Amino acid sequence: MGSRVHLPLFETRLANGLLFFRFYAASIFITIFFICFYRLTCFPLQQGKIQSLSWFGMFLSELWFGFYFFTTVVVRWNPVFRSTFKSRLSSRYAEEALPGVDIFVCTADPVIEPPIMVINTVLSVMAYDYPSEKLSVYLSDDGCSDLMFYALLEAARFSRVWLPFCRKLKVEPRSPEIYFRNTVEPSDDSAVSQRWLLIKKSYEEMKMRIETMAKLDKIPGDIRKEHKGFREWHFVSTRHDHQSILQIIIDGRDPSSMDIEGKPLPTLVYLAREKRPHYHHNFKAGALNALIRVSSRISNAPFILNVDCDMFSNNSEAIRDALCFFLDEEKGREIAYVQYPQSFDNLTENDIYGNCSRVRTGLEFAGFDGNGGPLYNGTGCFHRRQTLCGMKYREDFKFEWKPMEYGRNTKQSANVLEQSSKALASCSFEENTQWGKEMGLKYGSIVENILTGLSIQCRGWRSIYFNPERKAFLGVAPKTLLQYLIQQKRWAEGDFQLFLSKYCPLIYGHKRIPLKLQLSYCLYFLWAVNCLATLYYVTVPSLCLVKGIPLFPKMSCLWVLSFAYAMIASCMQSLGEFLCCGGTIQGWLNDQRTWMFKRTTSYLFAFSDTIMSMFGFSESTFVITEKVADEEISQRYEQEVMEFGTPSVMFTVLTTLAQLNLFSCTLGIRKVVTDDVPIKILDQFGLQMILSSVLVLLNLPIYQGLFFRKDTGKMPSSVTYKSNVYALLACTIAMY
Ligand SMILES: *[C@@H]1O[C@H](CO)[C@@H](O)[C@H](O)[C@H]1NC(C)=O
Ligand SMILES: CC(=O)N[C@H]1CO[C@H](CO)[C@@H](O)[C@@H]1O
Repeated sequence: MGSRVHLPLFETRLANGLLFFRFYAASIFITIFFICFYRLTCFPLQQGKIQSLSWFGMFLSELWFGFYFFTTVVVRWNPVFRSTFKSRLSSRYAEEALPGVDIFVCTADPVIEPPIMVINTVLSVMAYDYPSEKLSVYLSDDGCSDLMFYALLEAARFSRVWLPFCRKLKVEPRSPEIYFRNTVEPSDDSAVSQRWLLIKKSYEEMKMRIETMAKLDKIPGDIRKEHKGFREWHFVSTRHDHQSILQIIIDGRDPSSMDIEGKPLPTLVYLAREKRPHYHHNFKAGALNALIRVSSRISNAPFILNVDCDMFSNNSEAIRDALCFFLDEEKGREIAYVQYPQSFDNLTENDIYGNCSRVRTGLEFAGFDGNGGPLYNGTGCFHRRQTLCGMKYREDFKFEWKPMEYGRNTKQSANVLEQSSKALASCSFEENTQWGKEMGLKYGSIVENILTGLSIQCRGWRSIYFNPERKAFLGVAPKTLLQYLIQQKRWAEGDFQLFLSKYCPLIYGHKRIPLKLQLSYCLYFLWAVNCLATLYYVTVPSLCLVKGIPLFPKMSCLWVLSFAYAMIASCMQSLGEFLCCGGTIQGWLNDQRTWMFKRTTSYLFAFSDTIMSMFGFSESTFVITEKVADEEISQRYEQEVMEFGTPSVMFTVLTTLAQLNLFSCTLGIRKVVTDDVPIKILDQFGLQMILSSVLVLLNLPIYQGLFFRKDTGKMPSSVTYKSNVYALLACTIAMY
């Protein structure tokens, strides 16, 4: 197996310009110190209660921003970037010697996640450039839908032509939908083109059949007869109350399951775990744990890839990349998981909602990696089976695998295997076991993935962040503002709940993971808390401008420099980072806008819901909308027009803030214009006026949605009325 002295299979590069960044960070800290000093020494004690209180609030907000800036610096202290040597991997290991990989795809609802999208993901991962007999793909269907099962049967049949086609033409990406959408039809008459057209046609026919079934909403009897699996649905009362359904659709060990060229196919398994009303099913974590157990009986591969059902593989070599980390002789043994970034297909050029979080995926995760390892994102992640099952890291850990373990040790037929593995997916299986606690994904959090990643790191393992130029997985990004804000709220809430629980990284991670990693986790775990200081900063200075209370130093006073420096430098920093991560200037503006939007809404509701639920009150609920958007919405998304449309309390908050700032900004300008000595007003309120004009600028799409748009995506009138009332009320109170 290759040479004695092993060349590394991957390489780590440090970031450029670290010294510059550290100087910059130091300069900001000094500025923050000056600002605090100013706030304390110039405290307006004699000026009445309101002014003192507002001033004190400013001071607290700035302290918070200072602290939060500190966590961003910790994350950026030492980012590392990884690259792999796949050719060394293939020269070291013959194809037969490579380890098996189990791939888990999770879906939960056939309406929100249409079967055709799900099977495109399944087909893209079945077609990995990797020995098929070592691949097993598992679909966990928490929606327990016979439609999804039918679609998977169709996918299995189509894979018999699709896989050879991919091999032959080196198709990329290997999701048929995306491939055929992005590739122009060949126009010549050659045999290859003929085949191309034939396969496209057969894909489209399959798609048509699946979509017809979806419209019918039931599977006709003659199709039901074609597979024994459909009989299981006779016993399903609802999707929340049914037995486990386990069907091995393609048995990779069976010599008769071949593609049309006589090559083996990957194993393909359908699982709907048992659900009963009086058992808690623990959402996706529960589904993944059932898959871990079931797969251990069927294929038991040492590595597990988990992807969401809307995330297709965009690079057929991603498995080999991941193995370069795990199989590296020197450093591989301490790696528990390799996380790929969550990237999106269908982003518009300027990414109106800042969906792709460029700086997070391009820089912050690399920073985590440098500090001990990225968090586990819940999708696009390769795990070592042992660590996912609770193994602790030991100095003498040595990874060994038997290349053909599976297939040799199970002589059972697929039927017997199905029967004997079913029990592993039953509701009661986990009772009195460590599943959900020490084994598998941890239960009890909305962001079970992050908690699981943290606990793996606390058991002594490290993780790797791998962000190749060509993205390995592409998902579907939210297409409306509300979807985006709700998603952010969920994450912020889950993270903040963890921060307040016994899993707070500063406590749980104490002495288990490096301090810098604990602090890095705080960057995300404290997202929600940002709402307080941000809300304060976008309301109080504007209201005080209305009332005529200065909150910043005079423009002619030297203290103003520290504020100006802090604001301009941090803007430059974020712009610089954004451009370095491949963004555009307009994209940066959009990113700043949604940054503010989510801080004043998503984080606000995340924060208040977390606190409320601690005291036993129920949470505010937001309806989660579908991943497929209607024609008009898609069109506006592609034209980068912000989508409001549905009434939501989130929009009421946003609109109220926007109106408030518009009002105070105009009032400020009027004051300057009508005053006898405009210079005096400018001097005293300069910074406040700049702040509220910047806010007005950021809110421009909201004014558009309020006043100028006629389409269905404009701000709903109920939101407009409410926010008008609130904004006027606030201003009136401020004035008198
Ligand atoms: C996805 O893969 C294709 C090649 O198949 C590549 O051209 C494209 O850049 C990839 N997308 C991303 C976002 O990396
Ligand atoms: C799923 C989805 O929204 N797909 C769209 C992606 O973008 C292309 C072209 O911009 C559209 O044709 C797809 O419908």
